[in-house]
Amino acid sequence: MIRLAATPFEYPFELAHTALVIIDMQRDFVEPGGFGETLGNDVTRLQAIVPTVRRVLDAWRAAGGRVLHTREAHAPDLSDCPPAKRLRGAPTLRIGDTGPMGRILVAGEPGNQIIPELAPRPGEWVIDKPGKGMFCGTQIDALLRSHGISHLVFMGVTTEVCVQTSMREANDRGYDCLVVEDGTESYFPEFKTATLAMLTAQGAIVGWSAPSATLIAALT
Ligand code: TIU
Repeated sequence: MIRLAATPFEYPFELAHTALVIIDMQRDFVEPGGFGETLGNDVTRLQAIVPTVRRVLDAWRAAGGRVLHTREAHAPDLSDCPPAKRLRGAPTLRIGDTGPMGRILVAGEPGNQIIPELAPRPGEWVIDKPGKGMFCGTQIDALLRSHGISHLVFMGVTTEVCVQTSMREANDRGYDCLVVEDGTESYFPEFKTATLAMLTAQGAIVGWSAPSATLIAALT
């Protein structure tokens, strides 16, 4: 049992029953020309966390923990993309349109790949999800339960969209969740700060948070 110093109080977990979840660290969000930039965002903010995510991933791998990578991805025929999602707002390119990294947010396209620094290794789970939350339209809950996973440690992007939505969905399904504070980022710094505060408030109403250094020290 690892007893991690965390906010708002200690987060106890057993590595054998915990998965490291890395949300959507794909080129669509982190590199210019992808979905994130088409929405009008500065993607360099997200690039800054890559070395931290890699350090935690390396420590987790060395400790022998399970890893789940997600990608926000739609089928090429967009049958899993609600029109409400595709048509909302005024992006420069919509989901399914062709950009410099291929079709925006479509499975199999270059832009949909996880960035090379964090590339999944054989044996790690890689799940495409059509929603912001990782349980919507996926088999992730069955996958985790069949492997006895009860605890989830989250990193990835963006804090207030796919990370927060996934953590809330997981919390409602009974998983004990922690987010790595410097292993997640938003295009809007004030949204990240507010998200970490609201997730951990009210006695860990959604879950816990801790800095990467604390987690890495506990794993090594
Ligand atoms: N727009 C934004 O902040 N995020 C997303 O659309 N997807 C994820 O967070 N992965």
